[in-house]
Amino acid sequence: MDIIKERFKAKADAAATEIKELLKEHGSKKIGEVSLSQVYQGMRGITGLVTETSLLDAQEGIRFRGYSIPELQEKLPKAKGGSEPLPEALFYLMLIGELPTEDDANRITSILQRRSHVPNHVFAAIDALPITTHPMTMYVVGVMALQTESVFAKNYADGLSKKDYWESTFEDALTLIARLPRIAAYIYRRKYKNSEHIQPDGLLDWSGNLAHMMGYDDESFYELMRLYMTIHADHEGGNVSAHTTHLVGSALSDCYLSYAAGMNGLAGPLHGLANQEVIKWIYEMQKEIGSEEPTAEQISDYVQKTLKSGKVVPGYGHAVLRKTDPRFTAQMEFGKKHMPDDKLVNTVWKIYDTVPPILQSLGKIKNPWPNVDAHSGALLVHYGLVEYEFYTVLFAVSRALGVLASLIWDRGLAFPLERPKSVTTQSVKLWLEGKDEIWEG
Ligand code: AMX
Repeated sequence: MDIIKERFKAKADAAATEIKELLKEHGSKKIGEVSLSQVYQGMRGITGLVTETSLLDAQEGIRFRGYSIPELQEKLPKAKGGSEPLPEALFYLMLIGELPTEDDANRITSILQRRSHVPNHVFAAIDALPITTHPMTMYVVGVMALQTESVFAKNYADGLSKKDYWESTFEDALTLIARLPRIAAYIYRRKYKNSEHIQPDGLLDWSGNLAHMMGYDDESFYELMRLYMTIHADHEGGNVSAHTTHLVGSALSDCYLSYAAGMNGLAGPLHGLANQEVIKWIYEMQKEIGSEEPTAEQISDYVQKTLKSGKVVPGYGHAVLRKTDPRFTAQMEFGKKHMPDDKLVNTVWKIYDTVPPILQSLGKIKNPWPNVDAHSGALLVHYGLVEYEFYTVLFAVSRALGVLASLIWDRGLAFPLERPKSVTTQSVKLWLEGKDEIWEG
């Protein structure tokens, strides 16, 4: 067995024993209460899931196995000559729970390189779609076409024992992660570059190869991809893409089915699609104002107009965060280092100065601060990646690292089928009148 798999198994077995003991002693302890408004309003704040890979703090932002983004930038292994972390190294951290050595990170990189070949029928499935199809639709179709490769599905059909679920899931997760950059780059070149495809470079790291196959062979773009693939990888378990992957996976759907389901959620404008919406919104503002460099006053007027027309300001607000997203800050730092005079990037910073007080003044928005999506597009545009409909695909490639590491853990801990209880408004009314019981399971 591969050494990383062995390490995971040892960690998962120890954690499973610990959880068993914990539940034996404290299983009936109440972790919180559920109010009727939470039931009707998106289950905000209800603790109902265990996700081992990362934890979100409303004030401080995301921590991956306890490490903040600046700490990851400092402590995770880097590509030769690079200063941003290798996302493969973050995958190791999320999976094993310990910082990888350079050797550990290289080991993951080389597993991913070896498994990166995408079978032709996947490209044929993507090619069957009209060229006007949204890149996220092409991407999910590509992932679904790749499901023919699932080791878990095959082994399960052959009669897999429960105790071995984790191992086939481990294999599927690594193979799927290895192939995603090729699928993403294929979609990009098909839709925007006349199907002039670029073969992978077997010597490059996972993100460097993604950049290379898309046609961006600039060392600082490689660095952006490494940062981008790191900061988008995970955001604990309750967000739509992570929760969906976990939920679908709880039915023992394999990694391909579960991840594709999660990415359909990422493709929604309140979640990952917000990154394309931000750039679209800025372009529309620039067009209306007639300038590439709107003033604070012009931005303020445009925000008011957006709000008056019943739309959200994309890239601002969050269901959990209550401060500026550290993923936004990390991208701002990257911008200051690599492109301090870029007009669009400077506009993003001016929007950051202008929008929060306006949103705050409305009184109803719980978080007026920018999230990850407020910044990402402007950095991509700087390098010529202007096709904003593609941006969510990059988010999706990165998100695979977190949700699939989590799915391996779900199997390692033998988590059961997820099945919360739902109610009807009629039953709620009867309960309020004292005519019905509190419902269970
Ligand atoms: N612009 C305008 N109105 C906003 C807003 C924004 N950026 N953010 C929240 N609001 C509104 C809500 O629509 C809601 O209005 P309503 O009461 O009239 O229905 C009210 O403020 C209260 O919402 P909330 O409790 O503060 O937020 P939420 O948890 O319901 O929603 C989110 C969170 C992200 C969906 C919301 O802030 C939003 O729509 N933001 C813009 C889209 C976006 O950037 N999404 C990306 C999030 C990060 C990610 O997943 N990648």
